[in-house]
Amino acid sequence: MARCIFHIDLDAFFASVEQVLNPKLKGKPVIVGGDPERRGVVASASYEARPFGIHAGMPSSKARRLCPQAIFIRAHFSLYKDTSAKFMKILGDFSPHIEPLGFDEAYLDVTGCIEPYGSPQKLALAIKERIHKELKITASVGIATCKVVAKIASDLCKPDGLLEIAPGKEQASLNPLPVAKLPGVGKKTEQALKDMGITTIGELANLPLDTIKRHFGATGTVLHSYAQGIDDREVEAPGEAKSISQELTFTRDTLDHDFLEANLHNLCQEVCQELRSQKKSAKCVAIKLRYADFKTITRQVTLQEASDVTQAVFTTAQQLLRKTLVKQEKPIRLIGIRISSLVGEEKQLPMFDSGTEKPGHLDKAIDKIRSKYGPTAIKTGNGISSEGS
Ligand code: TTP
Ligand code: MG
Repeated sequence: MARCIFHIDLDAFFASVEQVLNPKLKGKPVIVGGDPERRGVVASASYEARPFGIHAGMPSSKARRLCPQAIFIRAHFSLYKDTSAKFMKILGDFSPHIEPLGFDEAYLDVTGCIEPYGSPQKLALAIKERIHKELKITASVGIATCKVVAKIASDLCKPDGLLEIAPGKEQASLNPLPVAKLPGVGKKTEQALKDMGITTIGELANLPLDTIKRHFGATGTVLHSYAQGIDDREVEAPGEAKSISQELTFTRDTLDHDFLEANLHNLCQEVCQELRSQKKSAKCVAIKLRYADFKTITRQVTLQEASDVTQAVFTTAQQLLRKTLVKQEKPIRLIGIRISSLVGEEKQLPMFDSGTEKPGHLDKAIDKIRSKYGPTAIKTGNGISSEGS
C-alpha cells in the first residue's frame, strides 16, 4: 500500500502568533525581526506584507522601504516555543509517527490513520481545524506518498492551503516547477543548474544520472531522485532511528532469483550487524523492490518474536521476496531491507531452549571478524558478490 505522508507548516508563524496576541494587528502587514535602524533582518512577514515583496532574510530597512506602513515587532521566542509545543502535541494526537522540523513544521505519516476520517483530505481538514481552533493560526498541509513531494505541496498551497498530490501523479506535478522549489536546491545549486540549462524540476529529472552525479556528487543522486518524486525516507523523530535499512542498486536490472536472494542475504547481514551493535532486536522485517520502470513496492511482516539473528531476519525476508516474485515477474533495479519496531536487548524474549546452540552464536563470531577485518572478510551461506553500485 502506498504511504500517506503529510507535511504541515504554520503560516507566517512568528507574525501570526503576534497577531493572535494583539488582535489590532490582524489584517495588517506585520514584520517580526530585527530593527530596521540597526541592520536587522526579517524573520517572518504576515501575508498582508507579502504582496510588497517582503520575505524572510531580507534586511528590515529594505522591508520598510517597500512597505512603510508595516508594523515591525521584535521576536518573542518564548511565546513561539509555547505555541510550537502545542502545535506538535495536536499533531501527535492524529498520528504517533511525527517528525518535527524546527518550530513550525512537521511530517506526519498517517498511512494507518485515515480510515475513521474517510480520506486523507478529510483528515488534513480535521488537523487544520483543530490547529485553528486551539491556536487561532492557520496551517498549510501537503499530502503525498513521500516526504519531499508532501513538502513541496504544502509550500505550493500557502497560506491556509491543502494540496494532495495523488499517488502516481508525483512526476507530472513536479515537472513544470522551478528547480528552486525542490528542497535541497539553494541559490548556488540553482545557479549551477541554470548554467547547465536546467530551470525546471522536470528537466532535472530527465538529466542522465551520471551527468548530475558528475556535477554534484552524492547530493546529485539524491536531488535526481527527489526530482522524480522518489523519496523513501521514513517519518521519524530525529535522533530516534526506529528502523535500520540497507539497499542496493544493481548495475543491470535483474530477475535472477538466486542473485536477488544472495544480495538480500548480504543486506540482512549488514542490518543485523548494525542492530546487534545497538544491542537491539527487531520485530518487523520489510523488503523493498524497485522495478526497471521505477515503480517501487515494499512488503512487510511482523515477526512472532523480536530477533537480532541474521538467519531469522533473512528467512522472513526471503519468504517475502519469493511471494513477491511469484506475483510479479518484472526486472528489478534495486533491492532493499528494512528492520523496524526495534526493542532493547532487555525486552527480547528468550527464543531458544537452554542447552541447544543459539543461532546468535554464529552471528557474534561473524560480527567480531567483520568488525576487525571489514565487511567483506566473511559471509555466510548465500553471500555471493553482487554487481551493485
Ligand atoms: P517559515 O515556515 O519558513 O516561515 P513562516 O512560517 O514565517 O512563513 P510561511 O511558512 O507561511 O512561508 O519559518 C518559520 C519561522 O521560523 C518563521 O515564522 C520565523 C523563523 N525564521 C527565521 O527566524 N528566519 C528565517 O530566515 C526563516 C526562513 C524563518
Ligand atoms: Mg511556516
